[in-house]
Amino acid sequence: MKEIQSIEGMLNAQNLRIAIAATRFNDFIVKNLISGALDCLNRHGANPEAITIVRVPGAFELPLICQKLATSKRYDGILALGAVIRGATPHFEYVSAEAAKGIAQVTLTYGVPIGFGLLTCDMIDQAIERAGSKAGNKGVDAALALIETIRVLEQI
Ligand code: INI
Repeated sequence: MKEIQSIEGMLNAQNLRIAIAATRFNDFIVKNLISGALDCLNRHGANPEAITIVRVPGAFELPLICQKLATSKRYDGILALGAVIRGATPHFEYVSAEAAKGIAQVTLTYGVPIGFGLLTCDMIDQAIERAGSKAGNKGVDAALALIETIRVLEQI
């Protein structure tokens, strides 16, 4: 029997050019996602000069900025970081759905991997838990997924 071909992505961020698009909205949460992502990229060998951080107003603006970053061809991958937290009106539903849909559309349209680090939470506590406390740090998780996806794509 012939050998099965297997493709896996190593968690090696050396020589990767990464853009981080991060919201200013809910900055008290997002700053922890950014620092988690930067620490993760650093620990996996990324070169600090190859990382660019772009601040955007809110989650709704993430898809457009990701699109611009993707079409610039300057980056091997993009990290989208933000936090949408439910309030008293249906605003949350529109912002979170459009942001997620738009980011998915950009990654598929342009073939540039995007690490999805956008928290969508009912309560502020849930966001705090996911930004460097008891439920980990989703900025780290998104950075790891991005490195792995870039390395998988390179081999296909
Ligand atoms: N943007 C966020 O990133 N998170 C939120 O929780 C949020 N809420 O709830 O309103 C939010 N709104 C702003 C939105 O993303 C746009 O920046 C704004 O509507 C201007 O286009």
